[in-house]
Amino acid sequence: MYCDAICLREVTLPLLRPFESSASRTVRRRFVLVEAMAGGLSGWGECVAQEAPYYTEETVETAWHILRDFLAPAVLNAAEVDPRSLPARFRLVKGHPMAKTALETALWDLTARAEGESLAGRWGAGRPTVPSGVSVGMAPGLDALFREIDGYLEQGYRRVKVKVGPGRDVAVVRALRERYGAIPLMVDANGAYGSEDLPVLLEMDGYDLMMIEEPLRGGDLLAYPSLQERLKTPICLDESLRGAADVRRAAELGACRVVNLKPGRVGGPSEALEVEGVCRERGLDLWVGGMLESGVGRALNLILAALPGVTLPGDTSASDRYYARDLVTEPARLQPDGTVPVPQGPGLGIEVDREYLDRVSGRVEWIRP
Ligand code: OSB
Ligand code: MG
Repeated sequence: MYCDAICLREVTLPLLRPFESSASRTVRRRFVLVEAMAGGLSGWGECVAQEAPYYTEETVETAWHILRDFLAPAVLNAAEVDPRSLPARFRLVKGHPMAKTALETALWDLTARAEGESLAGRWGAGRPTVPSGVSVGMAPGLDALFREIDGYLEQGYRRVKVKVGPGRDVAVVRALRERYGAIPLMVDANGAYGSEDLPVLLEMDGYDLMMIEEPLRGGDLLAYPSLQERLKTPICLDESLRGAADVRRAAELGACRVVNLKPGRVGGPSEALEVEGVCRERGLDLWVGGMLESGVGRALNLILAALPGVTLPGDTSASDRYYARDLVTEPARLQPDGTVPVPQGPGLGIEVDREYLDRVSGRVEWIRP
Protein backbone atom coordinates (compact mmCIF):
# COMPACT_ATOMS: atom_id res chain seq x y z
CA MET A 1 0.00 0.00 0.00
CA TYR A 2 1.18 3.54 -0.65
CA CYS A 3 -0.27 6.80 0.47
CA ASP A 4 -2.28 8.78 -2.18
CA ALA A 5 -2.75 12.05 -0.34
CA ILE A 6 -2.31 13.74 3.00
CA CYS A 7 -4.72 16.39 4.23
CA LEU A 8 -3.80 18.92 6.91
CA ARG A 9 -6.60 20.71 8.74
CA GLU A 10 -6.35 23.40 11.36
CA VAL A 11 -9.07 22.66 13.88
CA THR A 12 -10.33 24.83 16.74
CA LEU A 13 -12.46 23.39 19.54
CA PRO A 14 -13.81 25.58 22.36
CA LEU A 15 -12.91 24.25 25.82
CA LEU A 16 -15.75 24.03 28.36
CA ARG A 17 -13.53 25.97 30.78
CA PRO A 18 -10.14 27.65 30.35
CA PHE A 19 -7.16 25.44 31.26
CA GLU A 20 -4.34 27.21 33.07
CA SER A 21 -0.89 26.00 34.13
CA SER A 22 2.23 27.78 35.33
CA ALA A 23 3.24 27.87 31.65
CA SER A 24 0.12 28.82 29.70
CA ARG A 25 -3.60 29.42 29.59
CA THR A 26 -5.76 27.73 26.94
CA VAL A 27 -9.29 28.87 26.15
CA ARG A 28 -9.79 27.25 22.75
CA ARG A 29 -7.79 24.25 21.61
CA ARG A 30 -6.32 24.94 18.17
CA PHE A 31 -4.39 22.05 16.60
CA VAL A 32 -3.42 20.37 13.34
CA LEU A 33 -5.31 17.23 12.36
CA VAL A 34 -3.67 14.92 9.82
CA GLU A 35 -5.62 12.64 7.48
CA ALA A 36 -3.63 10.14 5.41
CA MET A 37 -5.43 8.44 2.51
CA ALA A 38 -4.83 5.22 0.61
CA GLY A 39 -7.17 3.20 -1.58
CA GLY A 40 -10.31 4.96 -0.35
CA LEU A 41 -9.43 4.58 3.34
CA SER A 42 -8.39 7.31 5.77
CA GLY A 43 -6.12 7.24 8.80
CA TRP A 44 -6.05 10.01 11.41
CA GLY A 45 -3.45 11.60 13.64
CA GLU A 46 -3.69 14.59 15.98
CA CYS A 47 -0.79 16.99 16.41
CA VAL A 48 -0.72 18.10 20.06
CA ALA A 49 1.43 21.20 19.50
CA GLN A 50 -0.26 24.25 21.00
CA GLU A 51 -0.56 27.82 19.73
CA ALA A 52 2.39 29.08 21.79
CA PRO A 53 5.76 27.40 22.48
CA TYR A 54 5.26 27.43 26.27
CA TYR A 55 5.13 23.68 26.92
CA THR A 56 7.87 22.63 24.51
CA GLU A 57 9.24 24.36 21.40
CA GLU A 58 6.62 23.35 18.85
CA THR A 59 3.58 25.39 17.85
CA VAL A 60 0.65 24.92 15.47
CA GLU A 61 2.57 26.93 12.87
CA THR A 62 5.86 25.03 13.13
CA ALA A 63 3.98 21.73 12.96
CA TRP A 64 2.04 22.82 9.87
CA HIS A 65 5.27 23.88 8.15
CA ILE A 66 7.18 20.71 9.03
CA LEU A 67 4.29 18.42 8.10
CA ARG A 68 3.56 20.14 4.80
CA ASP A 69 7.09 20.78 3.60
CA PHE A 70 9.06 17.82 4.97
CA LEU A 71 7.16 14.95 6.59
CA ALA A 72 4.22 14.59 4.20
CA PRO A 73 6.51 14.62 1.11
CA ALA A 74 8.71 11.96 2.76
CA VAL A 75 5.66 9.70 3.07
CA LEU A 76 4.08 10.53 -0.31
CA ASN A 77 7.32 9.85 -2.17
CA ALA A 78 7.81 6.48 -0.49
CA ALA A 79 6.76 3.28 -2.24
CA GLU A 80 5.38 1.82 0.96
CA VAL A 81 3.83 3.20 4.10
CA ASP A 82 4.82 0.69 6.75
CA PRO A 83 4.50 2.89 9.85
CA ARG A 84 7.44 1.07 11.43
CA SER A 85 9.70 2.57 8.77
CA LEU A 86 8.68 6.14 9.60
CA PRO A 87 10.94 6.93 12.56
CA ALA A 88 13.98 6.17 10.37
CA ARG A 89 12.49 8.11 7.44
CA PHE A 90 11.73 11.11 9.66
CA ARG A 91 15.16 11.06 11.33
CA LEU A 92 16.47 13.45 8.67
CA VAL A 93 14.21 16.09 10.22
CA LYS A 94 15.66 17.10 13.59
CA GLY A 95 13.23 17.59 16.43
CA HIS A 96 9.53 18.36 15.82
CA PRO A 97 8.29 15.25 17.65
CA MET A 98 4.65 16.40 17.76
CA ALA A 99 4.50 16.90 13.99
CA LYS A 100 6.11 13.48 13.46
CA THR A 101 3.74 11.80 15.89
CA ALA A 102 0.65 13.11 14.09
CA LEU A 103 1.69 11.66 10.73
CA GLU A 104 3.07 8.42 12.17
CA THR A 105 -0.22 7.92 14.04
CA ALA A 106 -2.26 8.53 10.88
CA LEU A 107 -0.26 5.83 9.09
CA TRP A 108 -0.61 3.33 11.93
CA ASP A 109 -4.36 4.01 11.89
CA LEU A 110 -4.55 3.71 8.10
CA THR A 111 -2.60 0.46 7.79
CA ALA A 112 -4.35 -1.20 10.73
CA ARG A 113 -7.77 -0.19 9.34
CA ALA A 114 -6.81 -1.66 5.96
CA GLU A 115 -6.16 -4.96 7.70
CA GLY A 116 -9.23 -4.73 9.94
CA GLU A 117 -7.07 -4.87 13.04
CA SER A 118 -7.18 -2.65 16.13
CA LEU A 119 -4.03 -0.86 17.20
CA ALA A 120 -4.78 -2.00 20.74
CA GLY A 121 -4.48 -5.58 19.48
CA ARG A 122 -1.45 -4.89 17.33
CA TRP A 123 0.46 -3.25 20.18
CA GLY A 124 -0.53 -5.70 22.91
CA ALA A 125 -2.54 -3.07 24.78
CA GLY A 126 -4.72 -5.67 26.41
CA ARG A 127 -6.76 -3.88 29.08
CA PRO A 128 -10.36 -3.29 27.98
CA THR A 129 -10.64 -0.19 30.19
CA VAL A 130 -8.14 2.12 31.91
CA PRO A 131 -8.49 3.89 35.25
CA SER A 132 -8.55 7.63 34.68
CA GLY A 133 -7.39 10.61 36.62
CA VAL A 134 -8.08 14.24 35.88
CA SER A 135 -5.71 17.18 35.44
CA VAL A 136 -7.16 20.33 36.96
CA GLY A 137 -5.95 23.73 35.83
CA MET A 138 -5.21 26.63 38.14
CA ALA A 139 -8.42 28.30 39.29
CA PRO A 140 -9.15 31.94 40.17
CA GLY A 141 -9.64 30.93 43.82
CA LEU A 142 -10.01 28.00 46.16
CA ASP A 143 -13.81 28.00 45.92
CA ALA A 144 -13.71 27.63 42.15
CA LEU A 145 -11.08 24.90 42.47
CA PHE A 146 -13.16 23.00 45.05
CA ARG A 147 -16.30 23.23 42.90
CA GLU A 148 -14.45 21.84 39.91
CA ILE A 149 -12.82 18.99 41.84
CA ASP A 150 -16.07 18.14 43.69
CA GLY A 151 -17.62 17.50 40.27
CA TYR A 152 -14.80 15.26 39.08
CA LEU A 153 -14.78 13.19 42.26
CA GLU A 154 -18.55 12.76 42.03
CA GLN A 155 -18.12 11.46 38.50
CA GLY A 156 -15.61 8.89 39.74
CA TYR A 157 -12.18 10.06 38.61
CA ARG A 158 -9.53 7.98 40.33
CA ARG A 159 -6.93 10.63 41.09
CA VAL A 160 -6.59 14.38 40.98
CA LYS A 161 -3.66 16.33 39.58
CA VAL A 162 -3.52 20.05 40.18
CA LYS A 163 -1.31 22.58 38.49
CA VAL A 164 1.01 24.47 40.81
CA GLY A 165 3.59 27.21 40.53
CA PRO A 166 5.34 29.77 42.76
CA GLY A 167 2.78 31.40 45.06
CA ARG A 168 0.08 28.92 44.08
CA ASP A 169 1.33 25.75 45.71
CA VAL A 170 1.60 24.90 49.41
CA ALA A 171 -1.59 26.71 50.43
CA VAL A 172 -3.51 25.02 47.62
CA VAL A 173 -2.22 21.55 48.51
CA ARG A 174 -2.94 22.12 52.21
CA ALA A 175 -6.50 23.24 51.42
CA LEU A 176 -7.08 20.22 49.18
CA ARG A 177 -5.83 17.81 51.86
CA GLU A 178 -8.07 19.49 54.43
CA ARG A 179 -11.14 19.23 52.21
CA TYR A 180 -10.63 15.86 50.53
CA GLY A 181 -8.55 13.89 53.05
CA ALA A 182 -6.39 11.08 51.71
CA ILE A 183 -7.51 11.06 48.05
CA PRO A 184 -4.88 10.17 45.43
CA LEU A 185 -3.50 13.66 44.81
CA MET A 186 -0.51 14.95 42.83
CA VAL A 187 0.82 18.24 41.50
CA ASP A 188 2.33 19.37 38.18
CA ALA A 189 4.59 22.44 38.13
CA ASN A 190 5.46 22.44 34.40
CA GLY A 191 9.02 23.41 35.30
CA ALA A 192 8.14 26.47 37.34
CA TYR A 193 10.72 26.12 40.16
CA GLY A 194 14.42 26.81 40.48
CA SER A 195 17.01 25.75 43.02
CA GLU A 196 15.97 28.73 45.19
CA ASP A 197 12.57 27.10 45.65
CA LEU A 198 13.82 24.01 47.50
CA PRO A 199 12.04 25.11 50.72
CA VAL A 200 8.68 25.18 48.92
CA LEU A 201 9.26 21.74 47.41
CA LEU A 202 10.24 20.40 50.84
CA GLU A 203 7.05 21.85 52.29
CA MET A 204 4.90 20.19 49.62
CA ASP A 205 6.78 16.98 50.43
CA GLY A 206 4.84 16.88 53.69
CA TYR A 207 1.43 16.34 52.09
CA ASP A 208 1.71 12.71 51.01
CA LEU A 209 1.40 13.53 47.30
CA MET A 210 1.51 10.61 44.84
CA MET A 211 4.20 12.53 42.95
CA ILE A 212 5.45 15.97 41.95
CA GLU A 213 5.51 16.34 38.15
CA GLU A 214 8.24 18.33 36.35
CA PRO A 215 9.15 20.59 39.29
CA LEU A 216 12.31 22.20 37.88
CA ARG A 217 12.98 24.71 35.17
CA GLY A 218 15.32 23.85 32.32
CA GLY A 219 14.64 20.16 31.72
CA ASP A 220 18.10 19.17 32.97
CA LEU A 221 18.10 15.54 34.11
CA LEU A 222 21.28 16.16 36.11
CA ALA A 223 19.42 18.56 38.39
CA TYR A 224 17.03 15.87 39.58
CA PRO A 225 18.92 13.09 41.42
CA SER A 226 19.84 15.30 44.37
CA LEU A 227 16.28 16.66 44.56
CA GLN A 228 14.80 13.16 44.46
CA GLU A 229 17.14 12.23 47.32
CA ARG A 230 15.81 15.09 49.43
CA LEU A 231 12.13 14.30 48.76
CA LYS A 232 10.12 11.28 49.89
CA THR A 233 7.55 12.20 47.23
CA PRO A 234 8.37 10.53 43.91
CA ILE A 235 9.38 12.88 41.11
CA CYS A 236 7.56 12.38 37.82
CA LEU A 237 9.09 13.75 34.64
CA ASP A 238 7.15 15.05 31.64
CA GLU A 239 8.79 17.81 29.55
CA SER A 240 12.36 16.65 30.27
CA LEU A 241 11.89 13.17 28.80
CA ARG A 242 12.03 13.49 25.01
CA GLY A 243 12.36 9.80 24.19
CA ALA A 244 13.32 6.32 25.37
CA ALA A 245 17.01 7.29 25.65
CA ASP A 246 16.11 10.05 28.13
CA VAL A 247 14.03 7.61 30.16
CA ARG A 248 16.98 5.19 30.31
CA ARG A 249 19.23 8.04 31.40
CA ALA A 250 16.76 9.21 34.03
CA ALA A 251 16.54 5.68 35.44
CA GLU A 252 20.33 5.37 35.46
CA LEU A 253 20.74 8.71 37.27
CA GLY A 254 17.89 8.24 39.73
CA ALA A 255 16.34 11.44 38.36
CA CYS A 256 12.74 10.27 38.81
CA ARG A 257 10.62 7.32 39.88
CA VAL A 258 7.66 8.00 37.62
CA VAL A 259 7.27 8.72 33.91
CA ASN A 260 4.48 10.67 32.22
CA LEU A 261 4.25 9.31 28.67
CA LYS A 262 2.87 11.51 25.91
CA PRO A 263 3.34 10.14 22.40
CA GLY A 264 3.64 13.64 20.91
CA ARG A 265 6.48 14.56 23.26
CA VAL A 266 8.57 11.46 22.52
CA GLY A 267 8.12 11.55 18.74
CA GLY A 268 5.52 8.92 17.91
CA PRO A 269 3.75 5.68 18.75
CA SER A 270 6.87 3.56 18.05
CA GLU A 271 8.97 5.59 20.47
CA ALA A 272 6.12 5.53 22.99
CA LEU A 273 6.08 1.72 22.87
CA GLU A 274 9.82 1.76 23.50
CA VAL A 275 9.40 4.06 26.50
CA GLU A 276 6.88 1.60 27.93
CA GLY A 277 9.43 -1.19 27.51
CA VAL A 278 12.16 0.79 29.25
CA CYS A 279 9.87 1.60 32.19
CA ARG A 280 9.04 -2.09 32.64
CA GLU A 281 12.71 -3.05 32.41
CA ARG A 282 13.82 -0.39 34.91
CA GLY A 283 10.88 -0.64 37.29
CA LEU A 284 9.74 2.95 36.76
CA ASP A 285 6.09 3.74 37.38
CA LEU A 286 4.36 4.89 34.20
CA TRP A 287 1.16 6.65 33.23
CA VAL A 288 -0.14 8.31 30.09
CA GLY A 289 -0.48 12.09 30.09
CA GLY A 290 -2.58 14.32 27.89
CA MET A 291 -2.51 17.56 25.91
CA LEU A 292 -6.22 18.44 25.93
CA GLU A 293 -6.72 16.18 22.91
CA SER A 294 -9.80 15.72 20.79
CA GLY A 295 -11.16 12.21 20.39
CA VAL A 296 -8.49 11.38 17.80
CA GLY A 297 -5.46 11.97 20.00
CA ARG A 298 -7.38 10.70 23.03
CA ALA A 299 -7.91 7.31 21.31
CA LEU A 300 -4.14 6.94 20.91
CA ASN A 301 -3.56 7.88 24.56
CA LEU A 302 -6.19 5.40 25.77
CA ILE A 303 -4.67 2.58 23.73
CA LEU A 304 -1.19 3.34 25.11
CA ALA A 305 -2.64 3.49 28.64
CA ALA A 306 -3.80 -0.12 28.17
CA LEU A 307 -0.20 -1.38 27.78
CA PRO A 308 1.05 -3.70 30.53
CA GLY A 309 3.82 -1.33 31.68
CA VAL A 310 1.36 1.40 32.65
CA THR A 311 1.05 1.25 36.44
CA LEU A 312 -0.92 4.37 37.46
CA PRO A 313 -4.07 6.27 36.41
CA GLY A 314 -3.22 8.96 33.87
CA ASP A 315 -4.68 12.18 32.45
CA THR A 316 -6.84 10.23 29.97
CA SER A 317 -10.10 11.85 31.10
CA ALA A 318 -13.39 11.57 29.25
CA SER A 319 -14.14 13.90 26.34
CA ASP A 320 -16.82 15.77 28.32
CA ARG A 321 -14.20 16.98 30.81
CA TYR A 322 -12.94 19.24 27.97
CA TYR A 323 -15.47 19.61 25.17
CA ALA A 324 -19.23 19.98 24.63
CA ARG A 325 -18.84 18.23 21.30
CA ASP A 326 -15.97 16.08 20.04
CA LEU A 327 -14.59 15.34 16.59
CA VAL A 328 -15.45 11.66 16.86
CA THR A 329 -18.84 9.95 16.75
CA GLU A 330 -18.31 8.04 20.01
CA PRO A 331 -16.33 10.20 22.42
CA ALA A 332 -14.45 8.65 25.35
CA ARG A 333 -16.79 8.28 28.33
CA LEU A 334 -16.07 7.88 32.03
CA GLN A 335 -17.75 4.84 33.53
CA PRO A 336 -19.12 4.95 37.09
CA ASP A 337 -16.10 2.91 38.27
CA GLY A 338 -13.73 5.67 37.15
CA THR A 339 -12.43 3.88 34.07
CA VAL A 340 -12.57 4.82 30.39
CA PRO A 341 -13.05 2.11 27.73
CA VAL A 342 -10.13 1.53 25.36
CA PRO A 343 -11.17 1.83 21.68
CA GLN A 344 -11.25 -1.66 20.15
CA GLY A 345 -12.37 -1.02 16.55
CA PRO A 346 -10.03 -1.12 13.54
CA GLY A 347 -7.04 1.20 13.78
CA LEU A 348 -7.51 3.83 16.49
CA GLY A 349 -11.08 2.56 16.88
CA ILE A 350 -12.74 5.91 16.23
CA GLU A 351 -14.89 7.40 13.48
CA VAL A 352 -14.38 11.06 12.70
CA ASP A 353 -17.58 13.14 12.56
CA ARG A 354 -16.92 14.78 9.20
CA GLU A 355 -19.83 17.16 9.40
CA TYR A 356 -18.57 18.65 12.68
CA LEU A 357 -14.97 18.50 11.46
CA ASP A 358 -15.89 20.69 8.47
CA ARG A 359 -17.54 23.19 10.80
CA VAL A 360 -14.52 23.54 13.10
CA SER A 361 -11.81 23.47 10.42
CA GLY A 362 -10.01 26.62 9.36
CA ARG A 363 -7.12 26.18 6.96
CA VAL A 364 -7.26 22.96 4.92
CA GLU A 365 -4.44 21.83 2.65
CA TRP A 366 -4.18 18.73 0.51
CA ILE A 367 -0.74 17.38 -0.27
CA ARG A 368 -0.28 14.92 -3.12
CA PRO A 369 2.79 13.25 -4.64
O1 OSB B 1 1.91 19.22 31.65
O2 OSB B 1 0.67 17.51 31.59
C1 OSB B 1 0.90 18.68 31.23
C2 OSB B 1 -2.01 20.01 29.14
C3 OSB B 1 -1.32 20.68 28.16
C4 OSB B 1 0.05 20.73 28.20
C5 OSB B 1 0.74 20.10 29.24
C6 OSB B 1 0.06 19.40 30.22
C7 OSB B 1 -1.34 19.39 30.18
C8 OSB B 1 -2.15 18.76 31.21
C9 OSB B 1 -3.56 18.36 30.83
O3 OSB B 1 -1.81 18.60 32.35
C10 OSB B 1 -3.68 16.92 30.57
C11 OSB B 1 -5.02 16.62 29.93
O4 OSB B 1 -6.01 16.60 30.65
O5 OSB B 1 -5.05 16.43 28.70
MG1 MG C 1 2.90 17.78 32.85
